[in-house]
Amino acid sequence: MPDLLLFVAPNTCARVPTIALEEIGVPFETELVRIAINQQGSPEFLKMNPKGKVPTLLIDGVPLTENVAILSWLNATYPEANLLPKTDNTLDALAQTADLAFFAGTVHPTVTRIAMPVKFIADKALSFEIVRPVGIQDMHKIMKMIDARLENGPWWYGDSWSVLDGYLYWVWGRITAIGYPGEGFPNIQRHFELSNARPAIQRAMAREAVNVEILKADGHYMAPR
Ligand SMILES: N[C@@H](CCC(=O)N[C@@H](CS)C(=O)NCC(=O)O)C(=O)O
Repeated sequence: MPDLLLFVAPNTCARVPTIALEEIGVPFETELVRIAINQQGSPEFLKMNPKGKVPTLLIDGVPLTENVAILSWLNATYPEANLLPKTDNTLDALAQTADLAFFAGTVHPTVTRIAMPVKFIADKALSFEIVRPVGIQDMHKIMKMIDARLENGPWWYGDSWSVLDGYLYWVWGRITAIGYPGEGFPNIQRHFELSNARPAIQRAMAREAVNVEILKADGHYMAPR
């Protein structure tokens, strides 16, 4: 059994592999990265992941980065956990990769425009005035599509839960925590409630809550706003 250490930070997309690992039920440790003091930019961290990002998964000491790769590795390594629907068809498998890439490459950057607009314009006031509203408009289009998809069943792939649902759970929780209006998306709201009832998600959130308390105690917690 590989030794697994996941580098995480509260409220970030590291929540997604944390959920996946809890769904698998394999032993793993997490290591808290203090984003507020740029630990992800420290020489030690950059030696492991030169991109300076969480999540990073150390597998027997070997780093794997990028949610798409981490989630795909977890699915391939623990097939019994059904993190993605089973298929022998190449096109179907690539469609699943496309779904992961959509979350990582389209949805996540839209979350960033809403949650961290200052990453796009140095002027903080302007970033909230200009970047965030445009991000919200783009997110509406994405959520409209996802809400329609969830007409076919409670989860991204219908009746069976997958890591795409963990991804959606993180996105929805992240944006609604800072005021994204969720009323127009009843299927996604139901998805969020169903997700909150999953024991693995509760365990992942409990792990995160411990890290929030650690950060609050040392003055490095960045509350979503
Ligand atoms: N493409 C990467 C994105 C990772 C990413 O942007 N992580 C953010 C947190 S959600 C981060 O580490 N931010 C710290 C920084 O940019 O300095 C993935 O999907 O894993």
